[in-house]
Amino acid sequence: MAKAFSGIQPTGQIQLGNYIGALRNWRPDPGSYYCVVDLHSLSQTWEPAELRANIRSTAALLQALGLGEGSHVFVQSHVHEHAELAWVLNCLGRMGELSRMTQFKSKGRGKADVSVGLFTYPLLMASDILLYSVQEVPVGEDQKQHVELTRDIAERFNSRFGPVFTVPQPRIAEVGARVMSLRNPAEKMSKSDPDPNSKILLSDSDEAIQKKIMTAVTDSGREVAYDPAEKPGVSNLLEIASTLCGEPIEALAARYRDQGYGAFKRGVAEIVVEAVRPLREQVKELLSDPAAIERTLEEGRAAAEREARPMLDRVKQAVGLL
Ligand code: AQP
Repeated sequence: MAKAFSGIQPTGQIQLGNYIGALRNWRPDPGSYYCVVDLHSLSQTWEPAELRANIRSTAALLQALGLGEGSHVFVQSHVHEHAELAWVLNCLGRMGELSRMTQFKSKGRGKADVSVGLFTYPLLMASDILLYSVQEVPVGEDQKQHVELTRDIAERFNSRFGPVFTVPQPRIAEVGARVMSLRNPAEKMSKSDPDPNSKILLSDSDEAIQKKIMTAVTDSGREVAYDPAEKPGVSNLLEIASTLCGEPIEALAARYRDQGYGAFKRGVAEIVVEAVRPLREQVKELLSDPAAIERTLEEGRAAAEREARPMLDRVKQAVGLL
């Protein structure tokens, strides 16, 4: 059983792409850590009250997924070793390699006041991962480049200072690793997309989900077929449905091939509604019991600290700070 670490930013309400690309592949194995990476959220503009609420609701979602039993769920800023190791790795990272990060380029594009944090956050992410000596990092496709940077940094560190870090592998699902926006299938679905119709939130009502799927951008023609280059909108809906109901894409496409987009979208909406409803209800119930969330986060913090503290000490020894 591979030990895993992964994180999710409380930058807004969690969207279906986060779930399909990442959360659904997080396994509650002993020794694995799943983190609400709140410090990362500060790399883009934020509202304190919203951030506070999003940290709670994201933690509740991880708990609803059963990740607080077996594996550990915690909040990044509760374990100060993350920020401390990040400074050391900031001094090993290179401007050139960080400039090549596509997330920085796309999130910073067109913005006048891009923060330094947005530029360096992949090194904080490397710290998050490397503190726990994990073999695997289950992520969506958009985070693959950051896990590769983490590998490069770990190898650079180990070759200069001795074998301290485990070099992790990204674990990326074959289907659903990049769920696209419902309004523009050339862009990925994103929490921070200002267009509410571009994304399904895990907190959306059944009616909201149905409406968003029914108005999703599809492609010219009327045949339902899986062809990401020629039919990106339909292919995105097929991927979403297939990952959620477990039926192969080809079988779904064959069922709806000649039924037109209306019937196809109604079928997809039904699958998404059935998948999201139990999560939404569980999160709502958990949020009414803040003490239960606190207990999970406190257990997670204590477990994380037991690994992070000695690892940071090893780093300090290796680089000459201790
Ligand atoms: N559209 C997506 N399809 C598949 N996987 C996705 N992930 C994000 N969007 C998709 C995966 O979700 C995990 C958590 O992501 P994150 O919170 O760390 O930040 P992100 O990748 O930047 O996701 P968002 O939703 O687009 O957030 P904002 O809007 O804040 O930038 C990661 O494993 C990610 O790959």
